[in-house]
Amino acid sequence: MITLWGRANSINVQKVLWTLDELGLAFEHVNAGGHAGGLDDPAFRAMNPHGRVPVLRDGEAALWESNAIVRYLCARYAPDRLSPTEPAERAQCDAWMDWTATLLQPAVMGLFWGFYRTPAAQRNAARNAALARECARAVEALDRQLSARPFVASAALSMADIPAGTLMFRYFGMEIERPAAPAVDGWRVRLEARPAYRRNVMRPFDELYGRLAF
Ligand SMILES: N[C@@H](CCC(=O)N[C@@H](CS)C(=O)NCC(=O)O)C(=O)O
Repeated sequence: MITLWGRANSINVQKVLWTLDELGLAFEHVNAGGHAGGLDDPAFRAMNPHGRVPVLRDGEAALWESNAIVRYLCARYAPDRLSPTEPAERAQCDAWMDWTATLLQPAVMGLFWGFYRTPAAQRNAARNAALARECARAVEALDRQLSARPFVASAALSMADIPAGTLMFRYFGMEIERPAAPAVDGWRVRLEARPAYRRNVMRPFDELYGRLAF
């Protein structure tokens, strides 16, 4: 039995919701974090000492960190489909997931917080401009990668598409200047054709506009 804790408008929870849906797995979804709270409950802290969502329980295993959960689900339930078992192919997926976690996500979510979630009067324009440049450099790198293949690490969807693809819905949903990225645009169309992406990632996030609370 799989249980997922986390509010559905969280970018990190959406990665896991998309993965579970893509794999057709049945699970119980417990709303947690944001208005729902619950992150300081001792039972929740026992599963994630950092008190953040998402948390996933699968049998006896309690897992946290969204990308680790995506990797776990793909390796356990979709080996050779979303999670390559050939070590060099697996390393390609890991490389793009690690790049997303350390470069793309800090840039996109830094801008999302600094621009979209910060009330206009409190924004730091210089900091946001620097973050927008970091985003543009990262998206151009992704564009070069995607100009040679239809998905991030291979010819078919893999776990490497999930964190980056989730972030792109936020990035392209902000009223900001962006670089031309035709290969990224084509990939986004391919993602948007997937029901699991539409259901879990393409959700309105305007309730987060100007909200710094959580
Ligand atoms: N690196 C962690 C980040 C976890 C995180 O910061 N989660 C946010 C939501 S995106 C959270 O728990 N915020 C508190 C809240 O929602 O109340 C991951 O990828 O899972």
